[in-house]
Amino acid sequence: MSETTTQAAGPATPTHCPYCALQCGMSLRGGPEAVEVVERPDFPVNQGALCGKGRTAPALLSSRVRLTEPLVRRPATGRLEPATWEEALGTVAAGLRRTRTEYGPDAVGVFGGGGLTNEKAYALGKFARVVLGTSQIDYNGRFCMSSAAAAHQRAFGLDRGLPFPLEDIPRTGCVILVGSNLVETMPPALRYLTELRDNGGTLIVVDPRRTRTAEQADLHLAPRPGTDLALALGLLHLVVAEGRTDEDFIASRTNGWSEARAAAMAHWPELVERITGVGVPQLREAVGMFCGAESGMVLTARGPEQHSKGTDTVSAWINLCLATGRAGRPLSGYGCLTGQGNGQGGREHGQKADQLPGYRKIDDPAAREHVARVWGVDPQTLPGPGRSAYELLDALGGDVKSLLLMGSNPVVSAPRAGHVEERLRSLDFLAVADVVLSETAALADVVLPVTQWAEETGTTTSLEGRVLLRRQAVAAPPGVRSDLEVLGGLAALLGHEKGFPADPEEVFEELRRASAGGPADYSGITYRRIAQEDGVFWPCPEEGIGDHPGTPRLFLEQFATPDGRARFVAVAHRAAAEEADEAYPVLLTTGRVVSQYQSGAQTRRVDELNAAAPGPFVELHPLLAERLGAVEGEPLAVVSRRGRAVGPARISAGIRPDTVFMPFHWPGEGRVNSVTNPALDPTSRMPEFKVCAVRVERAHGA
Ligand SMILES: Nc1nc2c(c(=O)[nH]1)N[C@H]1C(S)=C(S)[C@@H](COP(=O)(O)OP(=O)(O)OC[C@H]3O[C@@H](n4cnc5c(=O)[nH]c(N)nc54)[C@H](O)[C@@H]3O)O[C@H]1N2
Ligand SMILES: Nc1nc2c(c(=O)[nH]1)N[C@H]1C(S)=C(S)[C@@H](COP(=O)(O)OP(=O)(O)OC[C@H]3O[C@@H](n4cnc5c(=O)[nH]c(N)nc54)[C@H](O)[C@@H]3O)O[C@H]1N2
Ligand code: SF4
Ligand SMILES: [Mo]
Repeated sequence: MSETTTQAAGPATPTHCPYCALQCGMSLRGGPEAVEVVERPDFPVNQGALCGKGRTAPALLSSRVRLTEPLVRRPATGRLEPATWEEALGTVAAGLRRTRTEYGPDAVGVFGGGGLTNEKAYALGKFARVVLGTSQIDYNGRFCMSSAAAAHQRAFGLDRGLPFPLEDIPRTGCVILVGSNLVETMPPALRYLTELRDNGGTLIVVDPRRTRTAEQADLHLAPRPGTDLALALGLLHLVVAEGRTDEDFIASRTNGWSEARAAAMAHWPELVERITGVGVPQLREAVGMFCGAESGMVLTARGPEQHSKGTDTVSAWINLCLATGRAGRPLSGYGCLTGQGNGQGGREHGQKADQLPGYRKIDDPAAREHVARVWGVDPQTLPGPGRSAYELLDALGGDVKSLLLMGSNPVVSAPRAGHVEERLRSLDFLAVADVVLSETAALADVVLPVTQWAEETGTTTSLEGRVLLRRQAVAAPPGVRSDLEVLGGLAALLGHEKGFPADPEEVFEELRRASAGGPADYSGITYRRIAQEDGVFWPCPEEGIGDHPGTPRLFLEQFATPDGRARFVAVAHRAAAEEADEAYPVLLTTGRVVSQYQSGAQTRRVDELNAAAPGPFVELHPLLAERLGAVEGEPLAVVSRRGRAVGPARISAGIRPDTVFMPFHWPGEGRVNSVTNPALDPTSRMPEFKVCAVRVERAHGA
């Protein structure tokens, strides 16, 4: 097996950002230690615009901050020390094999990431099922958009985050943006909201904080965290009461209205006001705006989704769209703003516990048959569904004894992170493939240094469902290998010489076949096509010689359910897993800031970003600050039943007085996930990152 040594390509290579799901186009020029970002105005989604993270991404290619040799923990010193690839891969293969021999295949776990390309996600899922024979695989996307994905499946029979391209947003009449701080999380996409308003459309933002995004809105609703379900039901109640339903649409395109209607009618506006803290006049104003326009969209992000009732909450927003005929029609619909670079593709090709490539279900006999044939194995040998991400992390050291982790940093990003860290430490064997020594990699027995976005080619599927080619633009430093090479090398050592090629295009060709006929059908997409076009929207089946054009807009004729009708789901409001009480009287919610990405493993290593966002903070209302006697900048401790996190006070009148906010990008004392609640949604298994009960204390000298 060879190191990745491909030479740098021509003067400026068009490619895409390593970070979020917007997958902004950019071009790169120059050599490995001095890569320059060049604007790429021809790519329609961002038209050349980049946020600070995208603009500074090449800083991480420098050998000063990244890993360039494998590390193995030496028994003599207990420390991670440099090793050859042969020794490192041999140690991983031996560690995984030992666990399997002693405890059986399901004692070996695999954890992936929504930042991995389609090829890597596919190879990782295949590696788990075919080489390790384990059912115990899941990934960080479970923490991201899984509630919206589950609600999409229930209502429409298919989960593609946005059923329409972003370019449709400025032409709709009204957008309700629920729990998305897009101005900080996808800055170049702000243009779509600005154009919407320039065209006479209206914007409603639902967020407990007056964020920079909420400042753009015509109407800002600020519900108590964890009450979006009641809010959406209250709006639907008013829609019915005011006679604003679209009866023709309901009759011709949907099922289940009478039950959903009855459930909504139990949520009186006055009751909803009491639960959410949003006044009845504001609820009425929102209904007037949404129903007064000819068309409308509801877009959700993590705010309403990361809850133990995230799936039902999204269902309630979808019900609102269906009842008003704002779905399955041009310029109308419900969409979820997916988060990670390959958050969409990463959930389609088999790194999810219950899934096979092409968004197939692992317990569907026909799906098993099809994929087993592509993989050249007996369908009987494929394991069944495994555990969800938090449940898997919680089982480490219990019946899961060894873990291979690729593309996530759960020590910082998992809920109840203190417990998760302890579980990781209790493993017999941990192997981590990463580009930097993340907080999780630092706990590993073996760390495998891998190539990065600009050093390798692969495909990602953006939040629009657009499959893109992210091209290699520079040579990788000697000493690192790609994730595909790592999986191929391990497979060979574990007795599978074939089936795990290092060439991404070869993997994609197999993925095409594995996805053919599935819900996320990529069989009509080739590297050649997406190199020439601005990406292709799935589903794109292979149709002989006349290429299928791809599907930018879904559901215009019918939904993807067996009878073609969308399904209402009758849902009722319920409380958060943990409500404020005397001992923990304040609600904590969490999220992001513009200059840091996720666990911060990458962006905390970029000087410019660190200068802009050096550490966490506790955002709180002046009234709460006054009650605590706290002043701007003084350290505050946020304490829950699970742990505590400290950060300087940031006093703002834009947040609800009953709520504090902390971003989650930092480890150590400022790690807010020490505090968060791992209560899971029963359907999506999403943890409750966005609400738990805390007390806030002044932390002098802490
Ligand atoms: N700068 C930056 N950009 C990113 C990322 C990053 O880490 N940093 N990560 C990417 C990824 S993976 C993702 S998933 C996306 C996430 O993108 P967003 O969902 O926009 O990000 P968050 O900040 O997690 O949450 C959005 C908003 O939800 C609000 N919120 C909190 N609780 C509630 C609630 O109960 N109800 C409602 N309605 N709102 C609530 C918060 O106040 C916050 O403003 O961003 C992507 N882009
Ligand atoms: N409190 C709170 N916690 C949250 C959230 C929240 O809103 N609040 N949001 C949740 C959400 S939406 C998400 S998506 C998760 C994300 O949280 P994480 O899963 O921790 O995401 P990242 O920090 O992006 O971790 C990716 C890791 O993989 C490495 N990496 C990057 N590219 C590659 C690659 O190609 N190959 C390999 N092998 N490694 C690579 C990076 O260096 C980094 O160490 O956090 C969740 N946690
Ligand atoms: S918005 Fe997202 S994709 Fe675009 S440059 Fe920023 S991080 Fe990269
Ligand atoms: Mo995410």
